[in-house]
Amino acid sequence: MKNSNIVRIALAMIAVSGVIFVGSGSLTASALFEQSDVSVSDRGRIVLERRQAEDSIARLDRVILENGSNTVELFASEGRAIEQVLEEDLDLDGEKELLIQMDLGGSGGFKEFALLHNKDGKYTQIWEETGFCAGNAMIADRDGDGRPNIYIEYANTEAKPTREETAIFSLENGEVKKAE
Ligand SMILES: [Ca+2]
Ligand SMILES: [Ca+2]
Repeated sequence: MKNSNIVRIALAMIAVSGVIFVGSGSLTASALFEQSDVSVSDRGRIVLERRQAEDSIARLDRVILENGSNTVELFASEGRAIEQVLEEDLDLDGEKELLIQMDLGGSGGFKEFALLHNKDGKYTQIWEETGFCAGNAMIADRDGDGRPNIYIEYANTEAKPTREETAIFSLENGEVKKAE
């Protein structure tokens, strides 16, 4: 696309929505910009930010921690669309982890999941799992042992006919383990 076209589209978007981004000294039109709170605590506000440039199909979503004028990026989706962020203390150490559910785009309906472990307020990605068709995550303690588990309900398309299945995970000693 020629620069003049980009400027024209940017100006049109400003006229229509009033939503603009100012970054690196240039204007970029945005097709999507939404922020929603995941949680608010004394550490700050965890926010899911969804965004997409007008001229791109890739989503540039992220999870940020805002505290006053300080913003820390906890996770960037790198093209994937973040569908939901679940916050729960999975290893019972008093700090809540973040489970991020993403749509990979495309026609397969595949989902990807990432877990950010929280240690004294510092978030580290320790797990990523992909290939769940139509997958949807929940956190619950269905076995009643006092420790929350991750449940991913998905369609097993390798089974004929396709079967609904649930993958169960737990976080122990800083590692995500799949229940057999
Ligand atoms: Ca924890
Ligand atoms: Ca449990």
